[in-house]
This record gives sequence, structure tokens and C-alpha cells, in this order.
Amino acid sequence: MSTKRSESLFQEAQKYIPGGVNSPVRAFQSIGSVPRFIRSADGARMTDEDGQEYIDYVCSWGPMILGHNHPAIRESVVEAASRGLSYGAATEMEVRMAKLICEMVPSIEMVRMVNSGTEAVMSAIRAARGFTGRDKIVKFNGCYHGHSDGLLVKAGSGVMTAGVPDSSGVPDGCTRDTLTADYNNLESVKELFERWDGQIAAVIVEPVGANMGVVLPEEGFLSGLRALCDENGSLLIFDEVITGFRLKADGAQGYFGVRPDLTTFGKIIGAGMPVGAYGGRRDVMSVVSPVGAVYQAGTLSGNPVAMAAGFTQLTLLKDHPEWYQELNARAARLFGGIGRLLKEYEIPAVLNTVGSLGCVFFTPDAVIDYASAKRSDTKAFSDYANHMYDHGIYVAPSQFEAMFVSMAHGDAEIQETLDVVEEYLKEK
Ligand code: KE4
Repeated sequence: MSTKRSESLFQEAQKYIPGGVNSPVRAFQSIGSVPRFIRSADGARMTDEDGQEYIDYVCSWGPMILGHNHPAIRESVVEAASRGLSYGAATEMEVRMAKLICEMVPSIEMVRMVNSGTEAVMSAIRAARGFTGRDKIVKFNGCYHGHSDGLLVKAGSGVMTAGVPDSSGVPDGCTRDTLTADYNNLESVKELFERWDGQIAAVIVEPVGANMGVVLPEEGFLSGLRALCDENGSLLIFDEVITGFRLKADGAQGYFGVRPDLTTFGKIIGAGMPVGAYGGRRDVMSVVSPVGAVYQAGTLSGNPVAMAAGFTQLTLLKDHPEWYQELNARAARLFGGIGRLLKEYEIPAVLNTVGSLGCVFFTPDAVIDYASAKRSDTKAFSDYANHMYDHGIYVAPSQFEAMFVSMAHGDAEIQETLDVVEEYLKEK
């Protein structure tokens, strides 16, 4: 499979863009191969600049749940763009989008559009701090909530102390109020509430961890967080940038039946256009400017062209709840097939899946949190991923990401993928 054009573009790109990419994971560093420069995409497939076609399981990291280049979404973008790209003024489409999100997700009484998941999380945390008058927040090791300073944090020396920066350029002061706990470990959260009694504004969690690979919440974990926040007067924030509108129309909160106070969205909500949002309880959202004292703003927030894309995708999902059963059934066929092959060829690997999200961890042990995820054999993953790329299957170029299945992945794509996986595993 030729990567000549991608290689030359990558060389050129590195002269002008740090690492040659506009987001680090796209550099394919962790699998040590040439990042494929994509030229076009349609349905479940993408074509790179060398003319190679791939079945795509990244789906732009989640947004393309209905597949690439969906005709209704494309037409809505073209129509909106024909009337202008941006006005910096209120538009009817923003009202329709906000109303639709509130209709689809019962916990959302009010919502504010922003331009990325990072911005959604940063703003939700500010609103939680403004509403509670408290400074501390709790996040979980292995969960990623975008690149705002206060969330680029890792566990401090003593787990009871504040987080320490997990990126250079982030002053200690920015992470001093960020406490870290372990996913699926309610005890580690209880200890923080005891140590920082009355000071914790919010707990933020990915209701399904999807940035350490896919890690499912164990029975009672999410409801336990709900109870702890209620007992301590703190807010529960679900970061549904990945799970929102994916697991169900009302996301992971609907799927697991736990109601957060605030939710952050991204990805699917924009259908591939740069859109994020945060929303939830009316009393909490009422602290946000210009109504309340929590400032948050954005030149292109609610951009009419981006709203058209997101509104069309969300409307299609709302009007076709049966698509979730179909999507999850297709994903089950794919992941079930991979699971059977791993077993048949006695590969030391585990498969974590939920709905149309999945991840193969090259470790023989259960992966239930960041520490267990990190025990995976990333060399084995890299070997597997490169085989998949070389045989026309585009998986995430990192062990610590997810596979995304879309409504455009049909039996043909699933069978083709399983054939490539089997070809790889039987050589092991
Ligand atoms: P963005 O700022 O990248 O739109 O969203 C940040 C974010 C927030 N919360 C969750 C749960 C997320 O998964 C993300 C971003 N996800 C990554 C993929 N793991 C984006 C890919 C990338 O960084 O290029």
C-alpha cells in the first residue's frame, strides 16, 4: 500500500505546523508510521492522498455517527452557507438547536453553544464554580476533558493533594484546585470529599471512559458519584463529548439512568463541524453571562453553518430512535467477531465495548481503570494497527482511543474488517 504522497505532505507539513498536524494524535507517533493524509470520505470509507481506501473506525473521533458526507447534512450545510457564513448575531437556527437538545436530553433545561469539547468543559467547570462558590473539582485519572489548563493534570505525589500539571506551560496554580481520583473507585472519591469537605464544586467524569481506550463504568459507580455529589452539595458533570447522542439519543445518562447536573457535548452535536455545548439545570446555567456573573463568550459560538449540520444530524437521530438498535447490533456483530477471533487464536487481549464504542486492549487482564489500561502492550497494539492500516482498515493510531462504528458500516464493511483481523491474528 503506497503512502508516498502522505509522506511528502507530512514532510512539508512539518515545516509549517508543529509535528505536521493540528492535533497530536493525528501524527501517528504512538504506532510509528506515516499519518495518512485524507482526501475525501463517503459513508464508512475514507480515501487518502495516495488513492488508498479505508474502512473508517475513527469517524473523525466520533462525530460521523451517520457516516461521512451524509446527503441531508451536506445539503443543510450548503443551504446555510448560501445565506452567509457567520453574522455574530443571534439566529433562529440557534433557538431551534437549543430547543432540540433540551427535548432530546431531559437533564438539559438550558444550553450554551461553544466551538469545541474543550471549551464546553472549561465553561461548565466555571459555571459549577460560580454556582457553588467553591474552587475544587474532581476528575479521574485516564479521563480526558480537552486541553484547558486546569484539566491537564495528573495525580499529585500524595493522592490527597492537588493535581500536578500534566503538560509543560501549565503553572502549578492552574492545577492546584484539580483533585484526581481513580475511575470505578468510589472510595477514592469519598476520601477526597472527606479531605476537602465543603470545598468541591463538582465531579467531572466521562460516563464511559473513552480516552484510555474504552473503560466501562462498573455497576454503581455513576450512581455512587451522583449520591456523593448530593451528599456534599457538589455538582455532577457528565462529559458526554464522546457518548452524547451516541449510546442513545439522550446519551450515557439515558443509557445508564444517572442524571447529571451539567453535561458537556461535542463531536456528534456538530456532525463534523466545530461545535461544542454545555448545559443542564436551569438554576446552574442561570449563572452564565449575560444573565449571571460567570463570563463565557465566543465569536463563532452557534455559527449558523455549524448549527445547520448539527441540527440535521440530531434531528435524524431523534426521528429514528430505531437506528440506535440497528447501530448497536452492527457494532455487536463487529466486536463479537473480533472477540471470537481473539479467543480462537488465543491472543492475550481483552475487548471492552458498549454500544458502538469499542477497544481491543493487548493485555490478558481486565481493563477497569487507567492503571490497568496502561498495562497494555502498546507495541502489540502498534503492530496490529499498522497491519490494519496496510490492509485498508483505519483504526485509531493509539491504544488509548476508541473504535467508533457508524450507521454507514454495513455487513460488507464488518466482514471485510473481520477478514483483515483474522489474517493478522493467525500470523501471531
Ligand atoms: P475537543 O476540544 O477536541 O473538541 O474535545 C475535547 C474532549 C473533551 N471530552 C472528551 C471526553 C473528549 O474525548 C474530547 C476529545 N477527544 C479526542 C479523542 N480522544 C479528540 C481527538 C484529538 O484530540 O484530536
